[in-house]
Amino acid sequence: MNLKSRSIWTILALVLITGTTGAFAQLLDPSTLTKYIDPLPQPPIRTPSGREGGFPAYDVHVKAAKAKMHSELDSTPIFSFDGITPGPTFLVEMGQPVAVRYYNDLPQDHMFYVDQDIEMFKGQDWGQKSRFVSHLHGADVEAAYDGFPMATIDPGEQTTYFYPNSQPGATLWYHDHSAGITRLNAYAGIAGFYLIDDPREKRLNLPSGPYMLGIAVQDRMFNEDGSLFYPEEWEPEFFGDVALVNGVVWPKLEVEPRKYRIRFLNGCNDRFLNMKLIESNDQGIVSSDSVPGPAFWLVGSEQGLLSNTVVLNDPANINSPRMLVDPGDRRDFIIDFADQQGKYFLMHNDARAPFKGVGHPAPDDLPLPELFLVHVKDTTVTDLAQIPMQPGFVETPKPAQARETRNIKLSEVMGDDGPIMVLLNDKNFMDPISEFPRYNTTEIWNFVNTTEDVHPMHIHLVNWQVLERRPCDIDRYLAEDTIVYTGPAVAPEAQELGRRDMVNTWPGYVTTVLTSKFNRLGKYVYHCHILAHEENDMMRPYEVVLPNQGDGGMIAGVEPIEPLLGISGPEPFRNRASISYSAGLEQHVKLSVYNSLGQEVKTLVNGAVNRGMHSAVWDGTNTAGAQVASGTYFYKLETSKSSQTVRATLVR
Ligand SMILES: [Cu+2]
Repeated sequence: MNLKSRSIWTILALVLITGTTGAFAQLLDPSTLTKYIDPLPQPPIRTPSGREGGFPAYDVHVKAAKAKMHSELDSTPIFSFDGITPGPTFLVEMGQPVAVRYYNDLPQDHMFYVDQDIEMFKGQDWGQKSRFVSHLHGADVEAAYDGFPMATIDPGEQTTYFYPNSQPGATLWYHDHSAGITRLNAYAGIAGFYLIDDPREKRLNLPSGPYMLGIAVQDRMFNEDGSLFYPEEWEPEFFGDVALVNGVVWPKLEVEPRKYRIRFLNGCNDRFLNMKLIESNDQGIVSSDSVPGPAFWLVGSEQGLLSNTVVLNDPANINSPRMLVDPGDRRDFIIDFADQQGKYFLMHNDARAPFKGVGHPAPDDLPLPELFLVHVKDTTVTDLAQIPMQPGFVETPKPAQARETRNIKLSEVMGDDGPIMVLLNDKNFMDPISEFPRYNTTEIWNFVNTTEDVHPMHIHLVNWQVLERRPCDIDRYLAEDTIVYTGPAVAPEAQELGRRDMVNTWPGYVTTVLTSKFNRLGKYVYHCHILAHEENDMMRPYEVVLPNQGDGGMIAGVEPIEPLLGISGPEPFRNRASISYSAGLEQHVKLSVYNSLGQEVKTLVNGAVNRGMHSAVWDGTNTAGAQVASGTYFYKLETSKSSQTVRATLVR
């Protein structure tokens, strides 16, 4: 996947070496920037700006701004959530639905040149327009709120999404997903953390508060005037020569000699990261004997806590693997800096670009070994946080229960000068839907990677567990569409276990995953998370349909929306409780109040409701009209497909 991109690197190298003026002459030489002089900041936590339909509501303005990314660099024009990149972090409670009002306040024309020659633009008149649609990566949300790539809003438009946050605690991120310009919008800065706080984590005594850090690494290339460089013509991959960490170039992280929990995001468009801490001097220079830094205790995947903590970069074990994070992926891990007072550690990356696998000897087009520097303060602290060895619970996969097995072919369409397109099942994004998972069933997906690169596949709505990888005869598969294995299956690595929404598909292998239940109806997408691939044209829609439907789509007029339930009045309440719920289509709902013994106290709604927001009132009485006692009660919203419960407290 590097033939075409290498041609541009040759040009860039020549320009840098000869100093020739021309189209690329204004590129910044990254070695002119002093590393590790700016602190590594934390994005601020978002606060709700009000309520909508009974839920906390957040206003998110997508807009152009300027960011100071390095003290020796002029300010950088960005596209952003609320004027900063990464955008403010959502920190929401599991089980508490929220409304997010997205405003596209971007200028009409994009800050980057939009290449309209790619497949995604065929038949469209989008031009250079700064379209936007938000996707909450890894979230279990209704299709209408998932950010389908064609559901973009233009500058000046606004849209409201509801996120139920009904899944276990997780490290998610929100970013743009616009058809044809996702890579440009993400690169321009439209990305941020979205953390779901799981109350069950409290018992684990994980590092928290100032000792829980969000860290997003993104590679970038700059022009000398401080602006970001991105190629005008679509490239199969584009790698930056500068590490941007939480929006700052090669920053320094000051820590105390104690444990930290890190919610990590590889926010690079196309670059893999394979990371380790190595002891260094205060300039980040590593001595020849390369002393390893403290271990990474991996406690969670992108979809929540693991059954067993995985030790990576164990300094006592030379064979201990590094932490591999594919583009778009997240990790939840703990580093203990105890007894490291005064030391410096370099966060080092050795993943080659393009990435063909750990240890693969392919050439590295543009290495980015240095990410950021850590300095451990020379202080003494009391640290009561713990590293749990069994932090969570992940169900054992049950592949026998899968309703369907699908083979997904990953292939390149070659041009004269390298790949001109990467496809899934030889189809373009706009081709008719071919995958119709049935509602409430699980499936096995076999990704057959016929290319020479690792592709990080991502699916919306559901998560999956990696079952195995197995080498197969690619030539035969391409010729006959038959999988013939050429070796034994390889079990997933320890750091790949758990609930995932990403998987690295190895070249020449069939990578097999088992999905969770497709728990909502409607159209979603799956795609490679190398954003350049996703855009041309390594993304496909799929549609979850009712079990009795054939392949061919939804019954006309049926829109897939599950109601959302929330409390809109005071909580706890004295006399009168206000309850809100939304319905996405006309459907029958039942809203009842239950006591803590599970007995139904009163039915508030039982009938057909229209699409939209609704409210109900409970006056604290039972069916007989008598006042009930103080205590805990539950509102339960049921449809034919789902039920949702919210807890409330009555105080007399
Ligand atoms: Cu790819």
